[in-house]
Amino acid sequence: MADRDAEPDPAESICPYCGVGCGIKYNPKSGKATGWKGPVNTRGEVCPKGAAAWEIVDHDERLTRPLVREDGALVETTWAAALDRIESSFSRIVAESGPDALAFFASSNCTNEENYVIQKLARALGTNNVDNCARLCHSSTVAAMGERFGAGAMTNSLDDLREADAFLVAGANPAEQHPIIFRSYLLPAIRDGADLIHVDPRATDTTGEASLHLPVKPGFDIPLCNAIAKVIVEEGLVDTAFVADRVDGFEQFRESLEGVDIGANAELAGVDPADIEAAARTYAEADRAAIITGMGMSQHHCGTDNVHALLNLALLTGNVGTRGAGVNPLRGQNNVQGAGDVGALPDVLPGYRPVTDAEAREAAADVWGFSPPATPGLTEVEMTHAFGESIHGAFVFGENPAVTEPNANRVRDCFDRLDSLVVLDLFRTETAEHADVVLPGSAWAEKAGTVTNTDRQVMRMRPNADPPGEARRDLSVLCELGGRLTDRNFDYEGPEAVFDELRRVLPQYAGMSYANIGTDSQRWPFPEGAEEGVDVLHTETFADGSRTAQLRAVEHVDPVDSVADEELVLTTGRVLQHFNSGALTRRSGTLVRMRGEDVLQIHPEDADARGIDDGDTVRVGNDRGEVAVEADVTPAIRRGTVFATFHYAAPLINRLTGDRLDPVSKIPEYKHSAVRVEVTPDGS
Ligand SMILES: Nc1nc2c(c(=O)[nH]1)N[C@H]1C(S)=C(S)[C@@H](COP(=O)(O)OP(=O)(O)OC[C@H]3O[C@@H](n4cnc5c(=O)[nH]c(N)nc54)[C@H](O)[C@@H]3O)O[C@H]1N2
Ligand SMILES: Nc1nc2c(c(=O)[nH]1)N[C@H]1C(S)=C(S)[C@@H](COP(=O)(O)OP(=O)(O)OC[C@H]3O[C@@H](n4cnc5c(=O)[nH]c(N)nc54)[C@H](O)[C@@H]3O)O[C@H]1N2
Ligand code: SF4
Ligand SMILES: [Mo]
Repeated sequence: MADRDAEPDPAESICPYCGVGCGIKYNPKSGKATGWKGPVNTRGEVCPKGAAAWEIVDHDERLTRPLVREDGALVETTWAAALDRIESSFSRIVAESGPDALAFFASSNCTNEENYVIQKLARALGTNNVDNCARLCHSSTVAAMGERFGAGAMTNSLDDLREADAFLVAGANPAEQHPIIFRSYLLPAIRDGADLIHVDPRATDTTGEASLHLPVKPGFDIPLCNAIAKVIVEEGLVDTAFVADRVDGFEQFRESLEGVDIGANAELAGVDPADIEAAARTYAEADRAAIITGMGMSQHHCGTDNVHALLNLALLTGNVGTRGAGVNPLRGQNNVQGAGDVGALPDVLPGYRPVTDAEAREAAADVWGFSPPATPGLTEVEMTHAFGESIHGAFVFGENPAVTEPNANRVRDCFDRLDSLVVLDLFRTETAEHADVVLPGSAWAEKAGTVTNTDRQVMRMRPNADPPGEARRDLSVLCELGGRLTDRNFDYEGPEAVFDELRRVLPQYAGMSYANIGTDSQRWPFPEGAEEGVDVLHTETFADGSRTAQLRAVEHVDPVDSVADEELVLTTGRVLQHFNSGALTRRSGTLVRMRGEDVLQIHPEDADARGIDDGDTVRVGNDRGEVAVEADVTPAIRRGTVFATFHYAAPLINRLTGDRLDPVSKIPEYKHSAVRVEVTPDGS
């Protein structure tokens, strides 16, 4: 296959971190990266992570040769020996236990072409056990929005969000997690007078720009949303024309609100009823109001219901289907949107067509030459839990589940039960420590292909460096494995050839062209023959073709962990400088480990009651595990709640999180765990 694009350097590429999708380029001469004027960062602006992305390219801890386990230790070997070992162990597992004894973890940090090939490889082997960590972020949002609106993606483009008069930001912290969106799209609107209502148990940088902060108790967003809905209905703030035209089930929904007591719900949610009323008025009275929703809503055992409760607000007030008004999940990694679009999910084929749909399987078979299996596979956390039981071999591509999956002590035991674990990564991660084969892959500056950002823009990455040592491009590794493990054709000339094939099975991308994307972007849906993609969704009909969407009564469900008197509620999340498992950002010299990152935020009264001083080392524990972490005593967090990031392998915060899954989307409960917090005997 073609080894690299013939582009002059420095070649325009896309940031390997978050779903904003800023243009950055790597200059091999200086070894540095800079922003270019991309489709999203139109002035070339980047955040600290984008600016530091060069450090991981030429990092001295990069994997440069394949490793295999011999007598308990990982030792260097040749590609031929490593690939032989995978071929023999995976073939043996399939022969003995069938293809569903294998699990494939795809990568939302990697390209559409790479994810398309890995899902095709799993399906060619005969299993739908392929998932990516979209499962862990917005699977609940996608489930709720898919059911109600017919599509799980952002309803707006970033550009038209600038026209909003009000933002309802629920369980998200875009100032730190989507900094360029915040700075370049939300802030200008706020400076022009748009209100920002922030629903978050903590005050963050986002709250700094808010006109109203509702410090909700983790796990109690449904009572809060229902109370807002009640105010909207009681005060006559419903958009009756929109409801008559585009909404079903209003009467039933109104009746369901009769049982809602605003005062009681406010108390349950831990917020002031006057603030609920103010939030309802600001949101409903704005000409154009946009919801921004994140992990605080999605990552609960009731994550799908949380989002349903939020969607009711948009439907009641007519805030969907126009510029500046809609519902916008800000997506996680640079290609988490695309990894799902191209079918790296266990229940759907490319284009979100269910594996259970015979017509969809036939359409795929026409292009692939084989029919994908008809039974949905397992999701990410379900696959891990099945290790040693129904699953004996796993392939982990560009993910670090040993750090990022919930209930990490259990995850460690699960990994130890596998017969064969293959990891394709840039670094020897915590997950790689469980592997029997570790393959050295390619970083952002070394690969070509497309990625799809949070507002559905498909953009191109371009290589401007060669992988270090014997490391290989991820796409060529996946294609080689496809050829070895199956009797299907995985012989592509390069990413463009893969893109051309995926357009044939992915209706939303059908009209795009790899060449025409150029240094611009093409947005899905982009039907065959269209001149351009669609920016605002659901304008005339919802994406499922229906003119109307349904209002739905949602009941509060109690958190899984009950919280004893002396216990606190741990919620988890992110900080600006670090990214997910920290595999990349912990290795960066400029995104240095700073106080304020691997700390436990605790309210002064909760700290006092436990004799904890700022800076003390505290033990945080529950039945699942224990970690030691430094206390950051701050009123930014609500009383009764503590917060920590999960960016470190030590302290490994996911030892404390529970693994109960949302019944619909199978997203884990990362945002509510009961914990005991005690100062260590010497406080250090
Ligand atoms: N700097 C940085 N940026 C990132 C990432 C990163 O690791 N670092 N990761 C990327 C990825 S993969 C993702 S998915 C996105 C996630 O982006 P966000 O959704 O913004 O991520 P989180 O910080 O996990 O959660 C957001 C907020 O939810 C709040 N919260 C906690 N519990 C609750 C609750 O019960 N209700 C409500 N309403 N709020 C609650 C937290 O206090 C937190 O401020 O960020 C992406 N961008
Ligand atoms: N407690 C708690 N836990 C959480 C969350 C939370 O809010 N709280 N959030 C969850 C969410 S939303 C997510 S998305 C997950 C993220 O979970 P993961 O996806 O497991 O985390 P990452 O650190 O993004 O892992 C990416 C891995 O891919 C590697 N990599 C990066 N780029 C490339 C590449 O181009 N090629 C190859 N071969 N490898 C590459 C990196 O070295 C790293 O090991 O964490 C989840 N875990
Ligand atoms: S906002 Fe996201 S995409 Fe843009 S530079 Fe920062 S991490 Fe990269
Ligand atoms: Mo995520």
